[in-house]
Amino acid sequence: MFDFLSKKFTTIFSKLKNNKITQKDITALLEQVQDALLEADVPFQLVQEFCNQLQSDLIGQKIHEALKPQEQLVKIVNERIQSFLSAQQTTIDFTRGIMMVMGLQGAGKTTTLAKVANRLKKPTKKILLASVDYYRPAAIEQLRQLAESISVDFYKANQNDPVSAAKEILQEYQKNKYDFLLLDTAGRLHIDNQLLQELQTIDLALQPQYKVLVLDSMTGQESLNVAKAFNQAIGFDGAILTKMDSDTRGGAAFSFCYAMKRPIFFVGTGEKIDDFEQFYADRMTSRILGMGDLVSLAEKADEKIGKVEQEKSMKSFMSGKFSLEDFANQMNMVNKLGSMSKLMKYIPGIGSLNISPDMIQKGQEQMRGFKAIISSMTPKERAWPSILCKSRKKRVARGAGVAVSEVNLLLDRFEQSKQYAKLLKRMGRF
Ligand SMILES: Nc1nc2c(ncn2[C@@H]2O[C@H](COP(=O)(O)OP(=O)(O)OP(=O)(O)O)[C@@H](O)[C@H]2O)c(=O)[nH]1
Ligand SMILES: [Mg+2]
Repeated sequence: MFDFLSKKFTTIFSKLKNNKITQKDITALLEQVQDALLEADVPFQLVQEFCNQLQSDLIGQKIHEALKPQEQLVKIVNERIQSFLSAQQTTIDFTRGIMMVMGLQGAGKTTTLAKVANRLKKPTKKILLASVDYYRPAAIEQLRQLAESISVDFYKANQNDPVSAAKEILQEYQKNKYDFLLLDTAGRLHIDNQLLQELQTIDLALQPQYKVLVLDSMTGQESLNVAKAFNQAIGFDGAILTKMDSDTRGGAAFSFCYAMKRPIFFVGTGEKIDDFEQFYADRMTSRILGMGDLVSLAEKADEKIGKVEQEKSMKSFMSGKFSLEDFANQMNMVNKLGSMSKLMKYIPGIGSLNISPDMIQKGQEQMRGFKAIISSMTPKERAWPSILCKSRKKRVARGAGVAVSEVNLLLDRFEQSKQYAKLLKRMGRF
């Protein structure tokens, strides 16, 4: 997710020097940011607007004593992106009621509805899943199977025209006193009037509390036109962006938040039921800027790793006393959590430049190598890596069966991670 922009921004920031910032630096930074966003498929007009705002932030910047000039720029870009992404970002409480999803064909509506049902599932809540998609032959069966796989009730209407079926489903929902009705609708290849009219009629008949647009993030710029058409015809409360795990460049998320002034509730990050995350503008910004997302990592870890272990790791990370031992523990946490490709972007310093997705295999080997290196150090060396002189490095490398350059690489990575921690702390992110 946002790998493309994350790499771009990491490169941009790595070029910044720590001297006094000149007008030339600002112009160069703006140009690079503009290029990155255009390449990420953000519409030109939005990029212009963003860069104008960023320019006035950069020119009118207040000098923070605690920040170095380079960090100052990162902070400003960070704040601007975050406010761009959080335009009208409100969390909605899905307490009870009817939710209708809509969107183009193949956007991920049916899968997403099952993911939402799985999220809302509680022993005290009665959920009903139903579909009015009579266009694709297997559409209703697809939802039935998904409902079965997550043990949520499913109702198939006897009527087989979408509007009458919707009314029948509504009766079933009311009669059985369900807390939620999650309604799937048909998609079309392109926006057409018939689809929109049908949705309008269903909307009138059911008056759903929540209307959610499901958008394929791979659609890029076009997704904004789709959003506008649905908004005009039916209106919606917010969106769920799917396929953020694909090699989407993130333009859709960026454009949607800003242009539609509606929240993104969730993002889909894969085909499985659990590949679903709540959208937080601040955490997404961190990921876009290549700074990782430790808060989400910690949350993901909740189920799999003891809280104590996590808190210890987080505390030491932010305390400035972050040792190589902690670094190794952090890598262990990631390993326990599973797929490297999905998780490495959460870790500051590791998720950025040096490991590209096609190097995942190599990255995993590198992590194993790093752990071997750390375990062949003495406790003292782990606590104070600066004592690692040439001969100590040689000994450690020999113990781990690697070249000295690997030891240096680990120390560089570790240093980078520490710098990020300091930066995040100074920026008040923790
Ligand atoms: N990688 C990935 N695939 C997804 C995600 N969400 C949905 N898909 C896949 O996208 C394809 C289409 O998903 P559906 O849920 O059937 O889409 P739909 O909008 O209901 O499609 P129609 O009913 O034909 O309009 C399926 O193969 C899903 O597994 C996601 O977040 N990531
Ligand atoms: Mg469907």
